Amino acid sequence: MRTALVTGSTAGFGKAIAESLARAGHKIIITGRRTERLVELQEKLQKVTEVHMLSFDVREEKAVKAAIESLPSDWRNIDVLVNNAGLALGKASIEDGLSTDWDQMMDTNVKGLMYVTQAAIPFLKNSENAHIVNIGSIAGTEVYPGGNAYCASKHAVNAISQALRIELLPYQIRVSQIRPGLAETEFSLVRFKGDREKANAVYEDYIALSAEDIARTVEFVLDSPKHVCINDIEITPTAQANAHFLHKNR
Ligand code: NDP
Ligand code: 8X3
Repeated sequence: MRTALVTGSTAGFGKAIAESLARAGHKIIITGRRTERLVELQEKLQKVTEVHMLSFDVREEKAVKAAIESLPSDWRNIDVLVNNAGLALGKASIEDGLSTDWDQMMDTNVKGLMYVTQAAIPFLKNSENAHIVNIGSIAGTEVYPGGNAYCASKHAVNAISQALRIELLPYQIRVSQIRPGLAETEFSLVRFKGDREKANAVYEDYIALSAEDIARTVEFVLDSPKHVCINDIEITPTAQANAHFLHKNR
């Protein structure tokens, strides 16, 4: 039985990943800022596996370290780290954008991922079957109008994934990146700061990916034999060719 820590398990991909890994028999460490959602998820998942909950903001380096170091002895054998917590804020040009949005995206998607990874590496090194899965994006290899800072943050995740694969090679810790396209979660509601009409419009007239599609992909990556590392998977809805071509049925 492997122990998996999933960042951003209170919604979207992270919640679906925690649920599917729990069903597959992993012990799960669920994390996020919204404690009430973590409590709810813990109650649900406890019916199928052992669950430990850590509430922290990935942007706060000290809080990240303190939370991971606070793990009780029977939870310190982390085998799997899923770096999923992240967000986009706004979709404006650099000329019109808010620097506070850029800060939050960089602090969360880039530095937060690095803080969590740094704190988890000593535990992963003790595992016989360690695996890091980073949730990147097609925005990590493409750029679209208004995507500037978000795309830059996901390009950084792409670079960090490759760097980690080199750095952790001597320890045989696998590093995989999954780069989804359009997926219907709370992502757009967060990006458009609660504007439900704008958020819903993103997913109109085609079938977007679901959080479960991404959870299934994470499971596939983690289920590979130990001598196989799936380095990178790009996954889009059938209706989406890339960041620029989307086929809408209307
Ligand atoms: P959601 O908004 O549904 O979920 C985001 C999760 O990230 C929440 O659990 C949230 O938890 C957590 N999170 C955000 N900021 C922080 C923070 N500062 N500290 C701790 N946790 C945080 O979005 P998705 O599930 O769609 O997004 C998950 C990942 O997938 C992100 O990295 C996103 O960039 C990426 N992605 C999303 C795509 C999409 O189209 N949906 C496509 C490609 C990639 P809480 O608020 O409780 O802290
Ligand atoms: C989320 C997908 O295309 O909105 O990473 O950037 S996209």
